[in-house]
Amino acid sequence: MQTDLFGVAVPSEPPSQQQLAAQYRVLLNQYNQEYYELDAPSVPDAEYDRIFRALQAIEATHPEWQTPDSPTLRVGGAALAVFSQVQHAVPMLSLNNGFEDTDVLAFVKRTEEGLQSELGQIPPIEYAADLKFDGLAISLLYRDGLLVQAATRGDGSVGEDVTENIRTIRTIPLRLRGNGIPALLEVRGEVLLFKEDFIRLNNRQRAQELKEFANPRNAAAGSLRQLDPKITAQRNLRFFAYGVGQGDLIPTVQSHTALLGWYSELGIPVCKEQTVAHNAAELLDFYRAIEKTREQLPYEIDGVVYKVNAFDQQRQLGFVARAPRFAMAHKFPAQEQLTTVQDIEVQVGRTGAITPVARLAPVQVGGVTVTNATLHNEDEIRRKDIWIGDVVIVRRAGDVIPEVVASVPTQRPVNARRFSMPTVCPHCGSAIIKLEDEAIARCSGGWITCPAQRKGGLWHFASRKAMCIDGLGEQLLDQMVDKQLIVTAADLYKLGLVNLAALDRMADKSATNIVAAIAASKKTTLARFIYALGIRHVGETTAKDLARFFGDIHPLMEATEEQLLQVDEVGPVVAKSLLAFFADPLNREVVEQLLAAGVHWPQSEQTAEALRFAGKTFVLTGTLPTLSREQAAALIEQAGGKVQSSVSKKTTMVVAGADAGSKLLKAQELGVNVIAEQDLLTMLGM
Ligand code: 5U1
Repeated sequence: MQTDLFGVAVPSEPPSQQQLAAQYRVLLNQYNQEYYELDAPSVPDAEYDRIFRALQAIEATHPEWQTPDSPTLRVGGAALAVFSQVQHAVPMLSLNNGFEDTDVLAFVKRTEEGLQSELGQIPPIEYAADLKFDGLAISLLYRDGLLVQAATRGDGSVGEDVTENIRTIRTIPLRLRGNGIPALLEVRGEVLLFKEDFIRLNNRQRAQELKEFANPRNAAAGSLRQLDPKITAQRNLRFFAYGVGQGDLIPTVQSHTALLGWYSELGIPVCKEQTVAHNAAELLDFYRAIEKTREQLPYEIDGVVYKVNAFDQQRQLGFVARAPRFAMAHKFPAQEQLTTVQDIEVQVGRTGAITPVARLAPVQVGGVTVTNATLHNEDEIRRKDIWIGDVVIVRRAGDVIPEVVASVPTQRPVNARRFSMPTVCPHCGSAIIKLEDEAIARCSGGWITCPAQRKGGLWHFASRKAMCIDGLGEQLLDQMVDKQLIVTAADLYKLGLVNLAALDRMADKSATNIVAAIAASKKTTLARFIYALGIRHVGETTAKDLARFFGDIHPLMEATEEQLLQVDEVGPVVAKSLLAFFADPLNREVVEQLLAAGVHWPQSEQTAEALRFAGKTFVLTGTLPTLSREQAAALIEQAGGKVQSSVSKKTTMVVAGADAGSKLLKAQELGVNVIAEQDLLTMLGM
């Protein structure tokens, strides 16, 4: 409040509409920064929307007040008829690619040779290493700090003017911030779509019966090369800067890392996953560390980029053809390849779910030979228009089962044929049924009739996260079922050396080991036991919550729907599934037989409140010195804590070990407590 000459408060004038508009713009830019850069929004989305609409309303009555950096420009203006062309003042180059360690050694050797003095002396060389984003290269031109033009790479010399579309990307500043804003600056980098936004976009495409995008890169490209910027505005594209075209850099920016640091100060997004290295071994360390954590990144990358850090050394090295000599992309093995669908067969899971599987002409994807890929369900086959005989794009990411991303209908052979779902189960001949509201078809046989369901259920029972019976693999279990040694999980505990010896390729020692592993599995936890039963919709987390809530198996078996619904993670679908499972006398009989065989767990007298870590959430990252991830998670959960896979503001603590990557960075950014394994053990009194 203002004061008069005598220091008495004078009510200030309410702000004019024009002043209000200016205040709204400042607020919206602040909220944007909090949301996207700091990951710490101070207001709910609804408040952002309210102020946004208020600003829109003022600008609608006074279009002359709309500034060129107004956040309202981000919804996209009128659609274009065509994109106009933009001549790049400095060509947009591509990078030379390498795939092998030897390519990196050769790059370092070439660099050293290129920089050595006439006397043959090699100067100190620093390399900057960052990520190779799987997106679309873009140039952003700022004049006096204001975004005036954005263009695609095109052929490197001439690109397309996508300024209006780029303005809709909320992480790209419409006006640079801070001091020392250059008169001219051309920022180069990559536009990309985060994985979660890609999934959301494809869900929307599917709901609207529109064609889905094959991968986030295609989706980013399709979203940016839209004549209607309003469509781009809905896609939540992102941007990371990694280079500079024309412009005036400030004197302190003499290296790639200094450039990225300066960009950050100007409000231009840069990726934090970067390092400096001094030799090939350090570059390769970065490559391997990123390769390990790649799946956890929120966006797709297809490799890493190495650059000579100092600009004067970059200039000295210069260019060859259309790529700089001072940089290289070290690509990961491709995750997508073309192959043909030789056949489509169906697999029957432990719950009877029928999954069509494409039998593929063998193809190397990401360093592994792929011969099968899941097609999920019949609807998916229709949607992706996959025929037997088609050329398809197959994708393998991390450890997940390879999948067919899309077919290439233009290469469809004349003898290609459509897949139709069989009407009876190939394993037991029972009818295959599909409930109206389910995408999945199921074998109606049940585990008693259908050997495939039985095998699946037994395999799940013995698996690592369930009863963890070492050495009891899928093939061995299949044999046991086929030779009718076992029908239910309880039969496993009746097996002796004599029965096992009858199996193919079963040496005495292996049989002894398996009998010992089965016996050892009797000592378990209630959560593992519940999970091992293979009840539909009851995954590991739900099983843990059920165990914590009921404390023993019999109270769970007798629970009413009302009681079940009180458990975290249990909704009506899970509750119904549990009730149906325990209503079946055969299932109850198997549980009793397992208990009679000696399966047991520690009887817990601790209530949730008495537990040390009750209500606390932990994230594990990196390699811990003595504990495996599973062991650390088990200790935390025994103390009532929860283990989650990603870091958020709600995370209580991050337990970090060697080579911790993006999760550690995120924790540091969010101010989440980071502890070492020893701290965890101390807190647990160990
Ligand atoms: N991280 C990164 N990606 N990327 C792509 N840096 C980088 N540099 C590039 C390209 C095409 O070109 C430089 C010559 C600026």
